[in-house]
Amino acid sequence: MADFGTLKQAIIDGESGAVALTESLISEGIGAREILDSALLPGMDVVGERMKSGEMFIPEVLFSAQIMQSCLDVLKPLLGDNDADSKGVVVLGTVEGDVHDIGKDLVGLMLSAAGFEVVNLGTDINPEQFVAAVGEHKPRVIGMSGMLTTTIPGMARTIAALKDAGLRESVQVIIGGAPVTQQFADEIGADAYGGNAASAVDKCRELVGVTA
Ligand code: B1M
Repeated sequence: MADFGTLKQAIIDGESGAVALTESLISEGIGAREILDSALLPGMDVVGERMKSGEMFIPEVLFSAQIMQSCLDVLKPLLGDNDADSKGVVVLGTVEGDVHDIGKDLVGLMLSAAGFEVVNLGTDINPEQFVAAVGEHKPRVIGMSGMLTTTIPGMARTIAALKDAGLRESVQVIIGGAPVTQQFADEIGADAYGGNAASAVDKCRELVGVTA
């Protein structure tokens, strides 16, 4: 039987052995999505709870986050449906003042696996940078990620900047991240909200009018 508990604990403890455990589960024939949902994401949830309660401090959280990224790198080629036909460009970034990138990168890699061409701008992206990227890459969708209640107002500022630049009608906007809700998306005039990476892919497909 697959040992998800040991991998989950390795994520919580920030142990580099998590990468070998991930590879070992793959060699046992366990699917990438199952490894993600049953071990990696639950591990990061515990890290978040402990960070909140003061049981874990930033350096420890960073260890866990880095190990999580390394495990995601292993899973990357195996996630999604690897559809070869491009469904168009998605420009993706974490909003200004925010350095959280694990969720954004997971959304990005699942969009890539689903056939979108992803331009990942990185973190701490201000409205002007998003607008410049829309001008440069002509995406069908712009995706903004935000993990802090203090930084997600940057999503509204970016939408306003797109309007000011005359680009709002040329691109669909999807937003996501832990503090983001459908209600917030409606309030700021985003076209879609993704609650997790899988739902972000579904929403992007809807936004560009493809069903699979
Ligand atoms: Co930060 N952090 N952090 N942190 N951190 C949170 C977000 C927090 C909830 C922890 C807590 O208190 N419980 C809290 C935010 C509270 C709030 O504002 N509501 C918090 C805080 C306060 C902070 C600092 C301010 C701490 C400090 O310095 N005092 C600081 C801020 C730094 C900054 O950005 N300016 C900070 C720093 C950090 C680290 C650098 C240590 C590290 C980030 C490392 C990195 O990303 N490279 C970190 C981490 C790791 C976390 C937690 C523990 C984990 C986040 C994560 O990666 N989750 C987090 C607690 C938590 O969320 N449980 C926390 C796993 C990831 C797969 O999930 O990112 O939610 P998530 O992404 C999901 C969905 O949200 C969605 O799909 C993803 C996959 O399913 N999604 C989208 C995300 N983006 C999307 C975009 C879409 C659609 C869906 O469309 C475009």
